[in-house]
Amino acid sequence: MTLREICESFNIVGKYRSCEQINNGIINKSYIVLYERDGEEAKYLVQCVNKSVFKRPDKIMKNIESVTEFIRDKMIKKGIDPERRVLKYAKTADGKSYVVDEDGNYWRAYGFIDADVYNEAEDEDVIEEVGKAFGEFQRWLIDYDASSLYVSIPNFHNTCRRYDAFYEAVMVDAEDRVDKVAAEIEACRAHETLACKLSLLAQNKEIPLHVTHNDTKSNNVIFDKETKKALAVIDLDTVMPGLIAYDFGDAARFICSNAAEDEPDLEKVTFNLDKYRALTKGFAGTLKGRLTNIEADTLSLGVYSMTVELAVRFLTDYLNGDVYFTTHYPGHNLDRARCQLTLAADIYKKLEEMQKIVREYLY
Ligand code: GN1
Ligand code: MG
Repeated sequence: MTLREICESFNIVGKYRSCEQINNGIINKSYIVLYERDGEEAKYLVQCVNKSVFKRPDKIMKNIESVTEFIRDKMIKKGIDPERRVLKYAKTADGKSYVVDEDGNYWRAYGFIDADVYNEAEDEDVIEEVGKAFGEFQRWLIDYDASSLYVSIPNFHNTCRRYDAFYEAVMVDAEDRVDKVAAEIEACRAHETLACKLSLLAQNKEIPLHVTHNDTKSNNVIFDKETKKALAVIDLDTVMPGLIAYDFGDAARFICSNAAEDEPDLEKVTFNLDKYRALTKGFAGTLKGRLTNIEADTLSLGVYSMTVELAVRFLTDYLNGDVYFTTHYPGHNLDRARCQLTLAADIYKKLEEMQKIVREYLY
């Protein structure tokens, strides 16, 4: 099937004009397709879903479809125009949100929203908006039955399971690397009890499951080019049942560090409380009064857990011979693990202060 034929399978009204491949992400292939409708341009983002990462794209599309429609309906009821606030997927004549080509690839299309994204966020107003966008995503979905969603990656944020995989990698020592990283292995062990607390609370059903985004990086929020306000959350492939603390924690881990995720100069790696305040103001401010006490009390713990968990995942991958994460040089995963361990140690020292900030905005 050509891209044009794929587009024609969706019920897009108007005349097909052109298409252009764009670079926005390393998982799925994306194209901007231009249509003409009533003398005006209409743009669509058409994507081919990566089938080696996502085994059941049909189920992922069902998740995305039902979550976005749930949000859209609520917005309409509240008199909010959903046009640029939530992704809208095109449908085929038989009502599906995907087309399967002759090679078994899954394609989808949604109305393109012309907007800005920030790969890194330094400006505190931007950080607050990122927090607000992910917080609002949670707020819209607070009464959505998360258990009805397909789990695209089982145990994704089950920190205890991540430790199991880590100990397995240490035991197997496939690349003879264990001796070299004895200090890092020990650091991971030292974090284990506290880092796993959140997963255990979830397992014992002491914290409610919600719909979580699971990739809460700043560049998954789109911004209005003029007002500089957040419009919507994108990249919904990993929408799954999870804890609100996972989304908040992963966002803070990524956005509030003073260094890149793989910074080799560990002196530079510290957790920035001003950025954290801005993120918390946006995120927690949006969810004020809507979380259970235990959820509220574990938000900063989520930041610590997500950081330790990623350190453990990077170190595991290093020990396994760099088979999961894409690396750009030998030892890249080790640098990433060291960086996240350094960040986690700093977060640990600041946990009390961080929870004080959460309380300020949540209660
Ligand atoms: C992976 O591919 P990307 O950058 O969206 C990983 C996340 C990690 C992140 C660390 C499905 O996300 O969990 O936080 O790398 N996603 C998956 O850079 O494993
Ligand atoms: Mg992603």
